[in-house]
Amino acid sequence: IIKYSDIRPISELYTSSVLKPGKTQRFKGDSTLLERVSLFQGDITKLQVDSIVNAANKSLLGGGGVDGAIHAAAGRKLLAECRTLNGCDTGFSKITGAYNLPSKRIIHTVGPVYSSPSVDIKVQQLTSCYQSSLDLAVKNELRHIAFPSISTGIYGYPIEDATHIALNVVRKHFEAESGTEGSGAFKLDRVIFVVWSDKDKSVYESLIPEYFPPV
Ligand code: AR6
Repeated sequence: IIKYSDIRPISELYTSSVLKPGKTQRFKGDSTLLERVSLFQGDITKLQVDSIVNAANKSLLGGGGVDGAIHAAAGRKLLAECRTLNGCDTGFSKITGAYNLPSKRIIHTVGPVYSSPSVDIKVQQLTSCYQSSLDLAVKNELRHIAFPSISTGIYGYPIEDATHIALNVVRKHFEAESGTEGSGAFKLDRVIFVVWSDKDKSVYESLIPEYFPPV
């Protein structure tokens, strides 16, 4: 089990020079955001955080990849709850309990299959996966949300394109939130990007500075 306190924010990756200022800077530097984003390499099922996201399919009844790992670790009661949900459309998300996992809740989202319709629709659907998952975390007052790299495994979405979408949606979520300052609205403490392979980790390390530049 990996405790929340052991998942370090990206501010520390700048301090240790793992992250370096990018050539392109798409947003302005904001020191508070560097404490609210993490990059973690490893098994998402081990994280003791308020919510983890599952890269599911429309049936919500399990499968391979991270979905298989989550169902295997959470146990049969997760499948039983999922059976009551009547599936989920591509680009949408639904929330369940986490059963035998150390996290509190699971947010199941259905990413696009890359070989499907037009580029525009795929971008819109993957964007919506991240957005709808963030919305569910806020609505349920979950302080942390850990995302795997949705659609980039079995569903074949190129990792660079998908990572730009993931980082852009999360940065825009934080931008929109700062417009509601003082309203008492619930705010997430941390968004954790979880990568499995070294290649995916290096893609995140090279693109994070474009969206969350150092101050
Ligand atoms: N922890 C973190 N990341 C993981 C783990 C894990 N335990 N296992 C795999 N990954 P994929 P998709 C990474 O294929 O492309 C299922 O059958 C993996 O290396 O899990 O959205 C569903 O039921 C990759 O980077 O999801 C659907 O049918 C990322 O998670 C379909 O696959 C996502 O890969 C969904 O395909």
